[in-house]
Amino acid sequence: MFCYQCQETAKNTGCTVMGVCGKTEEVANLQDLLIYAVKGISEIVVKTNTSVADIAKINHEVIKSLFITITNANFDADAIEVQIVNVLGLRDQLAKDAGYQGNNDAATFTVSSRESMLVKAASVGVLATENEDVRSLRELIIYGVKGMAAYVDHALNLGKENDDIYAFTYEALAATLNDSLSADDLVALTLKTGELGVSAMALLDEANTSRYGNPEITTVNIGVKKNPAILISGHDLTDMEQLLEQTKGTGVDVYTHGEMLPAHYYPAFKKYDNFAGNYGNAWWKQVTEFESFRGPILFTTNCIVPPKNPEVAGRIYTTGATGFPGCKHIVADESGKKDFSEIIALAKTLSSPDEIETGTIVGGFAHNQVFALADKVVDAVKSGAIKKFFVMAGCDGRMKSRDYYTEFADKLPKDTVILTAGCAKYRYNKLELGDIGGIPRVLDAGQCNDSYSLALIALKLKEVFELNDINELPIAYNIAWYEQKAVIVLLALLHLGVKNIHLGPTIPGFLSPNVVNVLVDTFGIAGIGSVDEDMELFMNA
Ligand code: SF4
Ligand code: SF3
Repeated sequence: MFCYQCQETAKNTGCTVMGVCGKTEEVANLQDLLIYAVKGISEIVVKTNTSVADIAKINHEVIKSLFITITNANFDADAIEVQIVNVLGLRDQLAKDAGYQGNNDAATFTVSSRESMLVKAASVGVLATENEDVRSLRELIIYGVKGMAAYVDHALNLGKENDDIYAFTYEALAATLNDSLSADDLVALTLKTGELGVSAMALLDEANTSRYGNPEITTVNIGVKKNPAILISGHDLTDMEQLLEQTKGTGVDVYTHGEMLPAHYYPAFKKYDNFAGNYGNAWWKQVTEFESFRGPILFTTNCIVPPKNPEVAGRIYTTGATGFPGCKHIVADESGKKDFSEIIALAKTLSSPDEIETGTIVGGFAHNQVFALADKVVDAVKSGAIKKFFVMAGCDGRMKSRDYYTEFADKLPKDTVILTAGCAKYRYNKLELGDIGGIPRVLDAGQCNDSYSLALIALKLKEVFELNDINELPIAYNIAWYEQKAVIVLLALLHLGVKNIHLGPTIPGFLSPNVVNVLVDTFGIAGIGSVDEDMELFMNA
């Protein structure tokens, strides 16, 4: 196996025996083959000029396949094998229907068993591209497209789609098979990935807010109540809605975990009396926090940490693109409905959660809410009460070096405000950082995809202050990344013209030295240093 798609990749160069994430060699190889099959579909779509409007089922399965391969989403070899068979069936039917005459291997290879899949996978993974820079750019595009697919999948669950995004997904994946493209062509495609990333986040924002209302300032309880309860993790709001509907009046409470915290900010979910609060912290702390939660846990997306304790594993359920061997997977029916009754029944037999924290946190500062406060924010900037904003969105992770973000947030001057989104927030959202004239010093817009809100807020400020360039604003970007959704957020920011983004805790292992140089020279991308040095750098920039 060879995988270097996430921030925790072994030695920052690549996992080669077993993923640091817990992904086995078999799962890694099957994921490589699934991606290769999806590239084959893309090749056929592009070469035959197939209209994406005519292949809805294929669009959806391609998006799902990409999502399955995101870090910490699916560890279930059997489920991935089923998806490979499914996708190859769709590929072959498409080739026939569209009259594909080409002979690209990705579009034509056949496999007949798990064994033959694994043999094939060995020659089609990341290292199949020999040139280090071409490999780096191809993978950068693929990871961006994977992140985008996750957001598109959530929007699709809410009935919203965008054909331009599907068409680009095929274009981008087919391009990664094309040996005649130059490095410059691939750089251009990387930026286009960012452009479509903005579209994907806008689509999801529209899907979420049109169904659940605009996020608003909300105080979320982080302690526990006395009832038995279910913990829901991940990013999918339709799963959230269905779980709240089905637990209503059952005496079973629902708590959010990790990236589901922002569900509390949506008006539509506030009517549920059993929507009890948020339990725990960022994904990697689940190893201990799931033990003390006591009740069942539902994963709607990444990030799963392979459970070692069989008692905990017996309480974990997966749905959507996620999967873990031995954990029950809940499938939607044709209309998208899911039956969570087994989880609810299990919850009733288990104890209520052990309290691990008490108090509250405040969030809900997505674009609409911040625009409602615009006058106050603008006055604070004009009066000098707010000197600078720090966008500290992105992911959290296990590495000790991420303590940097807690220390950085803590040491920021009191006249600065942090704009955040994604699970990166757990590094500082429970610090007592106070407020500036009633504006909290940590403004949480929501999930990683709600980084879109942070971009809208920046564009709004640019307009209010009548600036020509987004980079003239008093906003610094100190972003933490872990998996591929952060890659698409980064590419989206680059597309919007944001310069001098600091990225940490490490520069992605999949970026070759030459590609890093391009990013440094063109966009001023930088890594992180010590907190004190970086603070001085940012405050004097
Ligand atoms: Fe390694 Fe990350 Fe790939 Fe897992 S997802 S195998 S930790 S690079
Ligand atoms: Fe976190 Fe996995 Fe990326 Fe949506 S839950 S941000 S890491």
